[in-house]
Amino acid sequence: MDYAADAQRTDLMTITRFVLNEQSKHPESRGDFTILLSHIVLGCKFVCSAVNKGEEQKKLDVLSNEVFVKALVSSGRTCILVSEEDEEATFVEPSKRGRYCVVFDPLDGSSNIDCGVSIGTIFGIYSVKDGGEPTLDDVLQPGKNMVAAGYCMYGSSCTLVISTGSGVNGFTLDPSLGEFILTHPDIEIPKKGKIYSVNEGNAKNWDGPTAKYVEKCKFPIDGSSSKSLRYIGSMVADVHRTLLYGGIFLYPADKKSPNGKLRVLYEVFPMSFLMEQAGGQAFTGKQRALDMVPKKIHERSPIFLGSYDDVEEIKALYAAEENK
Ligand code: AFP
Repeated sequence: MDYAADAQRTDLMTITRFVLNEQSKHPESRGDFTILLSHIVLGCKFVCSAVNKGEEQKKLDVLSNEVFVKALVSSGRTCILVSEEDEEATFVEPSKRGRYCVVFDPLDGSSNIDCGVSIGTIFGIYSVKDGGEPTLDDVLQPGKNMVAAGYCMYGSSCTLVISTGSGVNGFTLDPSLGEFILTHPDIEIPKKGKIYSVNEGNAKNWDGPTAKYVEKCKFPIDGSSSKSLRYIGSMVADVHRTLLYGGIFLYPADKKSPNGKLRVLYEVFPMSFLMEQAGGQAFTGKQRALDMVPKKIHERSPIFLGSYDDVEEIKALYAAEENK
């Protein structure tokens, strides 16, 4: 009998246990974050179950949003919520308020639901700025101020990937236990990848540096092999693959959409936070993505994120364009 392997298999590191371990490193911590996270996990389990039952898109979008809003408010640890589904931010009533702001897309990639492609929930968490009534400024903070970010992917398995600012860890839902178990400890993105991921249907409207970069992926001039193209059209699935296998995910600006398509607060920031925490980079075409200061809650930004060296290349092309 392999006692060592069995010991590992039976010593289950659930997401709650993992976060409590992290919490014990901060003696001042009161456990609020652990409580908040357990409510996010509940929302993820609900959506996972609804997706598996094959609910139709419209219903699932609305249901997922309702479940997350209710779970977050009832945690008693939030004060402002920004959801992709709601035009306005939700200010939690004073009796239920806590010190966290949560920005989230309850069901990203939902146009893929009806054909069974992987979709996901994306979230980012800020601490409310000190003192006074919470205001929109509490969520209009640069991404680098997030205290945690993550996503849950509803695919062949249900995987929750999270960073609280010291590395990235992945947990897989064990349906028989109803628990997320640590399956991907300390995720590090490969320094350079062999895959690029972009909607090439928009190529005719791209700017020079993006067009040049994608051309180089297909026809490298330095003798290296061409990169493979993989594009699902569901950010969580495309970013998850990029995180595990390396490479680059691009949603650039184009002539029709000068700010790209993806939303800063609940798509660009959380995924950029995870990429940096895993050793990669995230760039907007102008600056480090996490340095942006959003002016509106549903603002969009172009984004290039992934392996360190691959993002370096696109940064060099934009720098060269600027110095022309
Ligand atoms: P939907 O939620 O409408 O399916 O959009 C998904 C998404 O916001 C993101 O998950 C994808 O990366 C991106 O849009 C795909 O956009 P294109 O269809 O323009 O490639």
